[in-house]
Amino acid sequence: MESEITMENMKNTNVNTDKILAQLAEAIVANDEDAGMEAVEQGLGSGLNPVEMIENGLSAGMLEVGEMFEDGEIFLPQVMMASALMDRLVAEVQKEIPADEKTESDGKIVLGTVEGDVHDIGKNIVKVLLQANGFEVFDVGRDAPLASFIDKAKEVDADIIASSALMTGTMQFQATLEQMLKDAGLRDKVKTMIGGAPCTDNWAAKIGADVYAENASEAVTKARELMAM
Ligand code: HCB
Repeated sequence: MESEITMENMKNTNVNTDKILAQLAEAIVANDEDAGMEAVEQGLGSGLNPVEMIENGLSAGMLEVGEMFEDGEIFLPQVMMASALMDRLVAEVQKEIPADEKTESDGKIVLGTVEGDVHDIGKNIVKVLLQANGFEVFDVGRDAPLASFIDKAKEVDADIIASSALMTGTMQFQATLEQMLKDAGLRDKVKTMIGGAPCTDNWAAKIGADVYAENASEAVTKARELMAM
């Protein structure tokens, strides 16, 4: 059994974990780059699990930003600034996630955010963790035409297609993708994973996707399960 680089098995040694995670989240909410960089340095410097810093620190801040947007407390430009800061801080933390040194790929995954949807922060985090865990990831980007998932899967002989959708309107395209795979005669050859905030296990079952992953750590675990099927 291979060990995974996830939140669960990269143990924290830091007693200030909760404090630093809260500082990371607050920096995103306050759009405070200096405070964010300081919390990143403190966290990494004291051995905090970088995956947890992303999932439970920075992402938690992004979720709070979403709630503030929903409640009308902030507007789109502030959400855009928070996401730009999120990208920069994730890039800093990501440097400390150990690269997979195996030469053989554990599986080929085509990953993208479905067409009509520009949200790619979560998709990019999923990409980082899949790569760190030995998967070869072919990123078709955001607002990606559904045909691009299929073309790339054919081109690289993919094992898994993983799609992300953040809006109730664009989740429908995950269902369309399932149908397109069937029409192309590919559904038996490739496994499918779905994710993104509005998705659920029920949605996966309803549209016939193989699995739903709630976060990037789970995406790694589920990808391994799919490879073993
Ligand atoms: Co955006 N937006 N947004 N947004 N946005 C949401 C998604 C809303 C829920 C906010 C709200 O109203 N409450 C909402 C959607 C409502 C709905 O459909 N029910 C919304 C809206 C409406 C819009 C616009 C239409 C706003 C407008 O223009 N009026 C517009 C959409 C344009 C478009 O796509 N065509 C828009 C734009 C933006 C930006 C550009 C300002 C920015 C995106 C920047 C970017 O991604 N580069 C943005 C953001 C940041 C958000 C919120 C605040 C945060 C999303 C996020 O990054 N979360 C979001 C609120 C929310 O989701 N609660 C809001 C953090 C990441 C880490 O979580 O869930 O994406 P995640 O990913 C997780 C997890 O789901 C899983 O792993 C990740 C890591 O743990 N995962 C997968 C993700 N993908 C996976 C794929 C897999 O196969 C497996 C696992």
